[in-house]
Amino acid sequence: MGKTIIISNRLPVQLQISNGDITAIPSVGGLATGMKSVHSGGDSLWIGWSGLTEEEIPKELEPKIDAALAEHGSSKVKLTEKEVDGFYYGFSNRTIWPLFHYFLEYSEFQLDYWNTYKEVNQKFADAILANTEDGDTIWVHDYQLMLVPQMVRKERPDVSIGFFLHIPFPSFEIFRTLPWREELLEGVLGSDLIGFHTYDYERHFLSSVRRLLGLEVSFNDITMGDHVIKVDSFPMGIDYKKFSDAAKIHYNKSKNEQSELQQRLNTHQETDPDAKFILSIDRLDYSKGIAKRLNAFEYFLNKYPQYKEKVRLIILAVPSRSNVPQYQLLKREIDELVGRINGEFSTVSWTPIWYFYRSMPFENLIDLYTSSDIAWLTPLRDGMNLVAKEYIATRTDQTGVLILSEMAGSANEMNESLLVNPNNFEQTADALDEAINMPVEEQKARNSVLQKRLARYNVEKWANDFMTSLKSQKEREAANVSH
Ligand code: GDG
Repeated sequence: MGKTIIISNRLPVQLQISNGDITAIPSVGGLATGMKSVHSGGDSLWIGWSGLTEEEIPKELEPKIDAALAEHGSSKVKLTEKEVDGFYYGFSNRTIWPLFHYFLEYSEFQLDYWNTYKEVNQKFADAILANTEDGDTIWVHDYQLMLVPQMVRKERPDVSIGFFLHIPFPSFEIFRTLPWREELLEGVLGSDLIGFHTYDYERHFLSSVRRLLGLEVSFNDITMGDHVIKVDSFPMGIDYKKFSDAAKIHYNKSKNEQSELQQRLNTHQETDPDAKFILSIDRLDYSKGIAKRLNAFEYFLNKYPQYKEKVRLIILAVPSRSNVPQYQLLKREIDELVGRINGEFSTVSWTPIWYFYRSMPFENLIDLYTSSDIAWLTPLRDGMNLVAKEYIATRTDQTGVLILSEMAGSANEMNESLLVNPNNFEQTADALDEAINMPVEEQKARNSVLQKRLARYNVEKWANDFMTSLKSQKEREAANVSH
């Protein structure tokens, strides 16, 4: 058995440089947590970008940085500022991201972005190749690295390669507009196993492979010469225990142990026990539908004026990709909408929207989840949406209502929530009304089913299922070749 090499755009650690000292702090994100069972002990290596460009890393500190990363089983790919611009802010986030989220009008088809994407993918592939030994298993993550599997396969046909896409794979009619569509498909097809969050994304991918490359597709196997590639869906879960345990600790806190945010939330709930908190948490991204949600909230307040001074929408919009113009425009639009709606509806004792544009520490995230009567998560497109799952995991008394977009991958596994089309304001306003009035017994009945499912198919199970499936696919291929 060889080792496992995990590869993603960003490493699961954050580097901090101060006064010549380097600290590598493990990230707490979903992927880093989920891979714990795969990336632990001395038998795995995680390769990725450190988040600092070559220009930002003083030459003399490099050995220290490498040593700090090595302590976390990580190794960095060096990227210049120009490479980050073309590869990350360019092709990844101005071409693939909008296209795959059905924002065709935002997708930029620029040859220089594409060329940098290819060069940087080759850098990642080279970093893998330099560390690969016989019998190793390689797991490539996400849309920034779609060419890597083929680049590695070319040099090392023997190793096991898995690829997982964290965002949607769009329908053929959308995907076909990309000038480099065949190259991208061929890149991914260097894998033995290709995983998606949902069966729909898997079907879209297979349809593009069949129609653009003319390859033989049988059920979920693709045949390319004597290489058979398996395509399957693996809906990503969360670290359920981490969220439910944090919520339990939260409920047992005495007043002076509570955060300032929690104390503020409590004060409001004590002043008016009938008042409802509605929570919205996303990265500030056009795919998340925050602006549309604000418009729908305005529609709701007009349609159901009885809830004025009763409901409060808490919006946490986490800064993201602020170098990309679309994100700057969206930020302005949201600022204006919040200002306009608050200006229109506020009274001396009530502000309808509390808006936070920042990232919050985990503890505050738990404060928000546990204090909100309703989570309102209505992306226009979302590969999965883990926030929806996290909200349910923190509802340890099983109260709370989740209003979720049909366009989120997680909707497939969360039928017991109130599913809405985010473009339908009438339906959304009615769902808010239903959520506000939902009897506690019904909330509990829905959430207990959801919680059981989420606790069972957690992120560790997701990672293990993917690795097991990759192993058996490799064995299947080996058996076929020897016959
Ligand atoms: C991509 C796909 C897919 C959020 N705000 C704060 C904070 N968060 C954490 C949440 C959650 C994560 O960030 C967000 O995950 P999502 O799944 O909701 O969304 P993306 O970031 O767009 O992720 C998505 C995912 O990949 C996995 O495959 O589900 O569809 O787009 O874990 O808790 N964490 C802290 N402070 C915050 O302010 N600490």
